[in-house]
Amino acid sequence: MADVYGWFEGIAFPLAYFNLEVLREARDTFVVKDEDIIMVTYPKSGTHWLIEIICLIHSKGDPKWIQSVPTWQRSPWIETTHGYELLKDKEGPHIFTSHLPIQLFPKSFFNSKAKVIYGIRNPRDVLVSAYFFLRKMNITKKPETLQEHMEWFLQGSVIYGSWFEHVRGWLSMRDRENVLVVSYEDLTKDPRSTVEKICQFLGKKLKPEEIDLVLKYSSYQFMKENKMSNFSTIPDEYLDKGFSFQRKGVAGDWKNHFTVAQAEAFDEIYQKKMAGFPPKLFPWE
Ligand code: PPS
Repeated sequence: MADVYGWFEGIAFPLAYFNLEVLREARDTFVVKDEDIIMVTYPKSGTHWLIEIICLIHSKGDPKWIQSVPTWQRSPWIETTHGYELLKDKEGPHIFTSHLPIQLFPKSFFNSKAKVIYGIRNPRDVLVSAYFFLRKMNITKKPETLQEHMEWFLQGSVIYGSWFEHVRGWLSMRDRENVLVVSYEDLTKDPRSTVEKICQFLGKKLKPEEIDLVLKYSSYQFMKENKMSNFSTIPDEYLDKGFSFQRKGVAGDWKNHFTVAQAEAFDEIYQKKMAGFPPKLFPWE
């Protein structure tokens, strides 16, 4: 299994989608423009949902774009070999995506006015979502059990590294004018206000009926049926039968999967690793 991964700065990246030269080039030489819009998340935090919302805000609710171009082309992942190829010579402004921890992100961003939307989600739900995803994807070592995946997750021995370090790194940017933190939980609870908040951050004025369309076409059901947004465009060799990208789409599904002992063990580590954050920062607490 060792040859499935390449290691970059201590973090594992599956070689099916990444190469170390690209990771280095994306970090060191890619030029982020002031007008760029970037979705940054730890994997399984609602990335595709955010991309759909941003694309629909861009088109004022018109679904033509999201129904004709796959997610990974509309907003490529800068760190993947294919995504970087799409972005590197494109004039811009760019809309792009990244799961990179802050220390591996394109350095030029930090002196730019580009806007980052950082999406967060309850790490318990991230863990469960990733477990079911990795069980059906053929690009990484597959966890045998949820317990095994939980151990890897809590140690940070997973692709893109530790959730705790990712969130701590990116949240250190949360007071910047060009960074907006959006949670999966807020999107689930009050999608309209969250979409309005994103519009305001992006300086986009949409009419109420255009917001209605954004909400309609980015809904769970619509995305599940949209071939451009539901992983239908990913080659079969990477996916096992029965794969469904939009698996459940709810907040709190971890309660259906963690045992009491697992929940307690997770909490203990969570409390230690999250010490120092102000109260009420995370909607799941
Ligand atoms: S990835 O592969 O890391 O980019 O995955 P990511 O898109 O970050 O997260 C996948 C989870 O997001 C859920 N999802 C949605 N939830 C609600 N509404 C909409 N429209 C939506 N689209 C995707 C998806 O179902 C995954 O969560 P789980 O808990 O596995 O269902």
